[in-house]
Amino acid sequence: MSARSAFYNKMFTRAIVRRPATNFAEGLTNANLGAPNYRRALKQHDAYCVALEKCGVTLDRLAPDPNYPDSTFVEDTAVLTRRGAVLARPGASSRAGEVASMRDALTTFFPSLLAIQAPGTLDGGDVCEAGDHFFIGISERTNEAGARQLAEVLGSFNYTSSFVDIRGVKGVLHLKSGLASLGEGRLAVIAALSSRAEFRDYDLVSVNADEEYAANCVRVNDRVLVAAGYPKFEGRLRDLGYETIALDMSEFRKMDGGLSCLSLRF
Ligand code: CIR
Repeated sequence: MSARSAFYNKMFTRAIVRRPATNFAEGLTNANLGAPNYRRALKQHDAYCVALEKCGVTLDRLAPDPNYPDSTFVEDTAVLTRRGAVLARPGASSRAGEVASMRDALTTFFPSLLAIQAPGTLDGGDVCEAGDHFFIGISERTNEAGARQLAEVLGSFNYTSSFVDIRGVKGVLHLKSGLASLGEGRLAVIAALSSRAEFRDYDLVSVNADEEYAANCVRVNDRVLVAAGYPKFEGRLRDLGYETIALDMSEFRKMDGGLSCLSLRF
């Protein structure tokens, strides 16, 4: 089945977000960009929420959770699809406890939640939905057991999936740090991943080496949220006809976070 035949334009009506807690700077990071400024992070998070609402999405705002400094990166705790949801099992031990409150938040919308089980680990940031197909990254956070469990669940929902091994791809924490689905069978992808066989049926929008952070963009209904400060990539999207909303992500970038990680959309 080709990527295109399976494609439908997914509409999101809701998203779950969680403002950063005061100890946000104590989260995990390898970015070496210095400590994030908390007030600026809150402002950036607020702007992100406004942008989601502008895209037509109703927000469920979870309370900040200082027990988990990385808990603003809600995307890593679950995989949400039209046909069902799966709780993740984060690969970083300091983040494992984030899943419990996400379970509570999701049960209203997904009464029969499935969950990745040990020894599997899986971060939602490693899962890229492209129509009826899912790319599952095998990374430092998501192991093969976790990827296989998710593939099985997705198969039971009638989705296809393929694995993309990103271990050893420099500067890419999660698959979606270097890959985004733009809809209509089109992917934004960094150079290190663009020749992977898994993507050969797609139109690829390549992201320049000096703008790699921008690859983690998010198509939300009629718009694409992009990180501000990456004019070549944003220009390419506009040339392709996308309406973009550029968002300052500087403080989240310092914590290895991108645009997609700040929400769970469904
Ligand atoms: C972490 O290392 O887990 C967080 N500091 C950043 C998570 C970013 N999430 C994502 O890319 N999906």
